[in-house]
Amino acid sequence: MDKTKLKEIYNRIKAYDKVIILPHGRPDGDCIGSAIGLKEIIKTSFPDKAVYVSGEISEFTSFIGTLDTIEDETFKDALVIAVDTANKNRIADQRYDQGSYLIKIDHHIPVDDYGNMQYVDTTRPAAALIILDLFYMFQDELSISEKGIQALYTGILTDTGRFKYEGVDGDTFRRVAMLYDMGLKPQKVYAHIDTKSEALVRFKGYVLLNYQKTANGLAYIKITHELCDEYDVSIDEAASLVNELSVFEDCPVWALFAEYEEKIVRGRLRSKGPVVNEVANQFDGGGHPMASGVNLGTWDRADEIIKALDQLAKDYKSQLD
Ligand SMILES: [Mn+2]
Repeated sequence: MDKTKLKEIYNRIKAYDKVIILPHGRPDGDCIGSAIGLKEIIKTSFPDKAVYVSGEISEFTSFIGTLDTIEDETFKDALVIAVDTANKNRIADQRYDQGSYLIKIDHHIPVDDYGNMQYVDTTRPAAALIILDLFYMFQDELSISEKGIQALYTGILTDTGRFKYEGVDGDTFRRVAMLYDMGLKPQKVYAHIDTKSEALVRFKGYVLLNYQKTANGLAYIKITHELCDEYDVSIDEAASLVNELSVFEDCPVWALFAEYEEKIVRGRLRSKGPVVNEVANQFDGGGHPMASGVNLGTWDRADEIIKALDQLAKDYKSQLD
């Protein structure tokens, strides 16, 4: 936690009448959760300020809060804050540079050093925790609504795999304790993230019957467009099932490959030991040591990364022996 920089962010927010918060494209619980959470903190604490969240909507994140549609001129004289986004191309609203000052708040390993100011804390397992660090530091001056509390909790919960992933520490729970003290209703969040459509449940059945395992300990599944059509699930819903493959004792690495629009193949890589983001970097991707994403383009390229991940699992196992 960098107190000097958090104070600078706080002062910037105080100084501007208008704040625009930008999550990344293909939104997840953390980018929308931190954006809505920050919006609710600013709105509740400074009712005279105009605050917007602009980005992409998705079915999964819609329960967290709605986004705002803003005109180009709204960016004039605005403070713009991009959350949870390592590279500027990934910011969903590409007008990020149209404001008067741009702050990047993120917890990923930096890809681009964009913005007039960057607050990057890779020790935090969710961007929502950085928003809570800011709230914690200025708690005497700030307030937050119930919606904001639920949003930040959703961000933390989804990005930590419910407190299971690396990076979760005492501070994670201290910040979450603060949310409970302020009236968090966790059941309301679980009611949304624990349910799946029947179509997706059936598709989960497909995944569990059709995954593959390599000799050295990679479990993976390939998902085509046609398959999603057949099961009536979206690609994003299908890709959300990656952690169904986390359960094998002999597979420290698992991956899900899916064909997005225009047959572009992307992969989600997960691990419980071997560092996967170094492999991800070689395949036009990146992320965290135990959870990364890659842009592969073609199925041939997917076969290449399957080989690389199999080798990674092999090297890891030989280190353990
Ligand atoms: Mn995140």
